[in-house]
Amino acid sequence: MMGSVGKRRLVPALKDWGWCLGIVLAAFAANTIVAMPADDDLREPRQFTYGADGVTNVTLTAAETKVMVGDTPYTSLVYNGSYDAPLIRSRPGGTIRLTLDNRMDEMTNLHFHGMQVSPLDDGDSIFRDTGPHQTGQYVLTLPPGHSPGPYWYHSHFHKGAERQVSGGLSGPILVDGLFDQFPELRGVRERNFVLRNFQKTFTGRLASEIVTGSPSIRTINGQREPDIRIQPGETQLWHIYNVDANQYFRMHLAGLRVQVISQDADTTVKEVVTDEMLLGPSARISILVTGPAPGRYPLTTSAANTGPAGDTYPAATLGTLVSSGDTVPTVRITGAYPQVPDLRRVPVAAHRRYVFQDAEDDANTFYINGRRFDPGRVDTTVKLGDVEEWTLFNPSQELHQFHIHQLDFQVTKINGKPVDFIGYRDNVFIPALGSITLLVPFTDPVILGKFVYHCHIMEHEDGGMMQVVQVVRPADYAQAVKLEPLGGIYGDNQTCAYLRNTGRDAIDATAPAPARTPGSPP
Ligand SMILES: [Cu+2]
Repeated sequence: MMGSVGKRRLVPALKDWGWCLGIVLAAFAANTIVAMPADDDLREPRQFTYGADGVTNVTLTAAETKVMVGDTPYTSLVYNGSYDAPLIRSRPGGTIRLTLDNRMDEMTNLHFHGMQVSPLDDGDSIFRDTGPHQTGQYVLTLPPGHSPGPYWYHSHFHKGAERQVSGGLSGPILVDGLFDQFPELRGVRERNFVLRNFQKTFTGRLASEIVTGSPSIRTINGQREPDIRIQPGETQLWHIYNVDANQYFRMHLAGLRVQVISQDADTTVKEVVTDEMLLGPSARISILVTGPAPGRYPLTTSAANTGPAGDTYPAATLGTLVSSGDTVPTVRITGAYPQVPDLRRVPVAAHRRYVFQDAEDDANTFYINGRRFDPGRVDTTVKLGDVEEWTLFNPSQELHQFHIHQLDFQVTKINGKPVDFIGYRDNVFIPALGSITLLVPFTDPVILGKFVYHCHIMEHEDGGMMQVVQVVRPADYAQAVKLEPLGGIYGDNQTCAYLRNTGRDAIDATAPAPARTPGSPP
């Protein structure tokens, strides 16, 4: 639930008038947004890319900054001085070396959503934070079999993630390689669409939260209602990223049908054509768009609500597809789709049940199996090499958005009904009063370590709907389970000596990295 002032929210609000004012004014201002002139043509995000050695060097400077959204000045927490965060480009087998320069007066950290990289040491660990006016270092080594497509980075700082991401502390990552999977697409125009939801407060400063149900400004690459140019018949490849904290986008392109070739940077195993693109918080898709007859075609997001106890998002126009010029030949996929194992054919090592539940008496408290997040406790221990079946139940009157770090899963059932296999995912919503069944492959040795699964509606994540999983070598399983209440075998920061004798040595740097085949044992 969002947009309502829950019990816990009201108490600090009474102690802190500035904070209280922020919410009231956000609600007020949300209804007084003045029309702004539209931006021009859609621009590509600025980007950090890699050299011949495959290394992408990145510095993200997080600071309170006055930025422009459309023609509206706004003071927020953003990276590198812009509401439109830079794109980080990499490739399978590449390396991202990143410095997080925190010039804010508050803690922050980073998560690299969806990436199949190590959670250990200076990798993708959300258990490491960077203090105010400190720097943090991250080195991500992408296996040669890393799946290509759109990913994203964002603050995962517990209890501050919703606010920091809403303010702008999130941005896109693109892993090249889709053209290797579909060589016939080489030469088509590739574009990035980074979606955000902006709500201006009366003070012109970062709001504590978005007031759902009230008008807000949806931007693409920081632009408001840009024109997206195409020629009739032209094929373009669009990577669409939802980097907002809580927002659901239910997108339509004036009834035109598009081909989805990747969901959450997992290439589809067959042709998927649709006229609706639903992107929950954290979701990404890659689509092929064909230029229609000359004319203007609105790209819209329809009204959406997440259930009786949930949030309501009004419809909005995101931009306009402008088709003009000479008709050019359409490019189609003619070759085979890359295949990944259908995990329904793989033996299941364990069955687990997780209940994602709202607290009955507090709008800001959320549970998984009756417990709130505790970074010092491990909730689930898994043996490396196992494929597990997880059934996620949602007894709440609003949906929840499941995500697990470090790996992808296969959705097999929604509300108990089998679903078609079109490829893996890294997030999926659990319907209100419903369930989702997943097959989760803990098979890639790169995931050894400790990471989290959670609801990706960040208000819920900050409210406790998150748990810790440790993936260990089978020989360490009994010991790891014993250590669950103490934070597991990987310790606080995942760099302890014990770890080096249990996890990291399983990754043989001289051996060829494993292909991304979750069905095969490591
Ligand atoms: Cu949730």
